[in-house]
Amino acid sequence: MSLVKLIDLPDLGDHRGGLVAIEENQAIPFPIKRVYYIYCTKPDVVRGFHAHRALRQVAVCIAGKCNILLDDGNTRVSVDLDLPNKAVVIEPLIWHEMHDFTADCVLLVFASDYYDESDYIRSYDEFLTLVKK
Ligand code: T46
Repeated sequence: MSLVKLIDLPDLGDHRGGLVAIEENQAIPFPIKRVYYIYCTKPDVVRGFHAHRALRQVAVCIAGKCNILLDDGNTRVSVDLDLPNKAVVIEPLIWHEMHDFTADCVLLVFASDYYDESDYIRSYDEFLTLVKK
């Protein structure tokens, strides 16, 4: 499975400006149960530092920029989220960290399930043990 899956969200913008429409089971490859967004991130803050056991997510910066590091236990790849129609899929068992938020960044995330803390793997050692099994 490819570590980095980017999605070109359909940009329906015209001479008036931008418009991106996002539909479940279309651009987002799963039914959406939850949407959340991260904004006003303080300078030099890093977020994430976990993997999910089963949750699938798609993340896009709809304003500003940030960088997401994806790690499958073997390879680490850093992806710039720098366009409002450039989304990245965060699959289960992918360690992820978000860095370099611009002050205006709004990171919008579509999730395949409701919030469940027990789905989080917040220890990198536990993550490595699970993916090396
Ligand atoms: C992820 C990355 C991309 C809730 O109660 N409900 C929610 O839906 C979410 C997303 C969070 N929370 C609580 C859990 C924590 O007490 O809000 C607090 C902050 O969450 P966390 O520290 O996990 O935030 P990030 O930015 O490190 O991670 C978030 C998501 O939690 C995570 O699923 O993949 O964004």
